[in-house]
Amino acid sequence: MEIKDPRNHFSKENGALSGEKTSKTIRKLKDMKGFYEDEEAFNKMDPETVLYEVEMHAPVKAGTEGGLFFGTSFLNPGKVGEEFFMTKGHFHEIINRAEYYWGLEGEGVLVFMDEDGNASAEKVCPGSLHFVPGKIAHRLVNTGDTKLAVGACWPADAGHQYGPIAESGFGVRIKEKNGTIIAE
Ligand code: PAN
Ligand code: ZN
Repeated sequence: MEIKDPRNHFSKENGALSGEKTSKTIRKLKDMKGFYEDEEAFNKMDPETVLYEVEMHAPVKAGTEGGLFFGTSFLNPGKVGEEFFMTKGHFHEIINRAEYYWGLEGEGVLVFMDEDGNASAEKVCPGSLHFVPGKIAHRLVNTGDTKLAVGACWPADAGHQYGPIAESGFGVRIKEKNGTIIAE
């Protein structure tokens, strides 16, 4: 029997993915209209500003029951007004699907919200491990001044539900005020 060479690679430093069946999604400022509180600050910024990139390894088709997806999110440092750059955030389409996140590089916050709108948050740093239970919306925020890299693994049939977050947000925003990181 032949012992195969691994076809896919995962950087030990920042989780960058390469090899077969990997793809990349880029999210720019213009993709996040309505997500930030300070619309005036938002409108003054370059809409082409890259906020984050997600590299993903998809060994099965989206929707495959029992399959898994593996990804690394890279969030750039920066703010819109007082609010730190963040991901859109979502519930899973099949809402009970859970997920793991783990910190690789940089400093951030993972914000959670249940279906009743109750929010909570955890600090993310290299080596931190976060279990995202089913039925919990999740959003990453870069609170540092360097790139935030965070790994994730989630069920291939989970899907993403962005609508409720686009409409009502997380009930809490991660900001910098007088040099302090706050959730309000
Ligand atoms: C992650 C997220 C990734 C980007 O892979 O999809 O961090 O965030 P948004 O999808 O909210 O833009 C994940 O949670 N997958 O389920
Ligand atoms: Zn998710």
